[in-house]
Amino acid sequence: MATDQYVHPDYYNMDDLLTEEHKLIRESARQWIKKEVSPIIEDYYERAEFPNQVIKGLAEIGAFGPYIPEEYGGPGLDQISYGLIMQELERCDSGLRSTASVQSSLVMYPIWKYGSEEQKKKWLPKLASGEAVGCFGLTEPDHGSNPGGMITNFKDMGDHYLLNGAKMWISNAPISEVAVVWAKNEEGRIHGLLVERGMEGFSAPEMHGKHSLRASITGELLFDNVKVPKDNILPGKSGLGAPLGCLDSARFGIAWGALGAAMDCYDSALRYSKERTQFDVPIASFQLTQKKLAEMITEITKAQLLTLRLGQLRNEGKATSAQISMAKRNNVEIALKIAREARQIHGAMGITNEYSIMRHMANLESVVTYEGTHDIHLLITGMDITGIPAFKREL
Ligand code: TGC
Ligand code: FAD
Repeated sequence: MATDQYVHPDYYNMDDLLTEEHKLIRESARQWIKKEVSPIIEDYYERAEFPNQVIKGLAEIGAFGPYIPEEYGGPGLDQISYGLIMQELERCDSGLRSTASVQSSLVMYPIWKYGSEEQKKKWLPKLASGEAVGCFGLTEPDHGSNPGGMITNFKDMGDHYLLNGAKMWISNAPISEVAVVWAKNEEGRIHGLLVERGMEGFSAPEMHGKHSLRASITGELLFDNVKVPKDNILPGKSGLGAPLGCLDSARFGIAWGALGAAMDCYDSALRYSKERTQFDVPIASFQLTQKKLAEMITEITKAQLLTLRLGQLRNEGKATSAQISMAKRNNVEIALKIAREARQIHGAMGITNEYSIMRHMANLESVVTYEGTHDIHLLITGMDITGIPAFKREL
């Protein structure tokens, strides 16, 4: 395993716009990753396993619910700190970031925003400390981009709810103590339910065979007449806007994260191009290599500006869902392109596990699809600027 030599690119002195606290938070995440995760990540990725031993460290660097207030066990940081932590994690591996962003934005966020006081006190401190892991069940076998069509449902049985249905492609599902599950009531209204490990009729089998995000564990959520206590419904918000509100927070983290993967690919390609010689000169001296590197740093710099501005807007409570969609879509797209170009600069070495490039490239194929596909985010921008939704067609 090669030493992690990562130095983050900062062509426009973006660090001048960060506070000392931001830089400290980022540095502690970076140092922990270099010491504890970089040396093992390739191995876990190859074995398609999540390294459970990093959960405690993730909690210690504040990666679980960075913006959750201290009264509920979180570090109470701002949105830019959240973004910076996600960026460092995905710089190492998208699966590491996935685990943290699901826990933060898709489990802690809905409990914090829509949960009862008892639910917050019961779950948030445990999730912040890593004592419990959670997952978020929205996608179903027949309802991915169109979650509003979901068929998972619950009936009011008087003293409890009876839950039936199935979710798939659920990050962290097999290792979760609690699942935030979105299901329709008898009137067809979507609600969030907290389904706990061990409830009769509930199982979370692992899904196998992924060529992407191999260091993150993915599973199904199966509900066969699960009796869910009435206290486990999230009382604060219902309707499709409730899960979509959580996605805003997660997509924001992904925008920062994907940029981290892009920066790692660029950093590696720049270093390699100065070390590797062909025709007796470093390959960095060829104009075609310089074109690739120059275009990479240009796209990274544009994305850094977009992302930091989005962080400022989110800190002020002003970021719109459509602005978040634009950043998620743009940053994943440029990260994928940069990974492919960086792979070429590394020549044959680029396909090996000596470098992180091919792993990033494969991971980003999940990231471009989950949390809203590339095309769904384009249509969100289209709807925002024209006022006309183009998601649904009559045939
Ligand atoms: P539509 O009629 O447009 O909206 C329904 C209601 O929701 C409101 N809304 C939002 N609210 C908050 N945040 C948002 N981003 C929102 N977008 C819409 C909307 O105002 C409306 O409210 P109301 O009060 O009028 O009812 O809904 P639609 O059925 O037409 O669908 C729109 C569409 C396609 C954009 C949406 O369904 C969508 O985003 N689809 C993509 C699905 C998706 O992203 N799934 C992600 C699953 S989780 C995941 O992938 C985790 S990966 C984890 C990891 O490992 O990192
Ligand atoms: P589909 O919706 O079937 O889309 C297939 C293709 O059709 C795409 O190219 C799409 O852009 C296109 N398409 C669909 N509708 C339209 C339209 N209206 N206009 C134009 N094109 C359209 N989900 C969760 O709930 N929780 C999780 O934790 C989670 N983790 C995941 C982890 C991984 C590794 C992966 C790969 C997925 C995960 N997902 C999770 C699911 C993810 O959110 C869905 O895969 C995603 O929303 C897309 O749904 P789909 O795969 O069913 O694709």
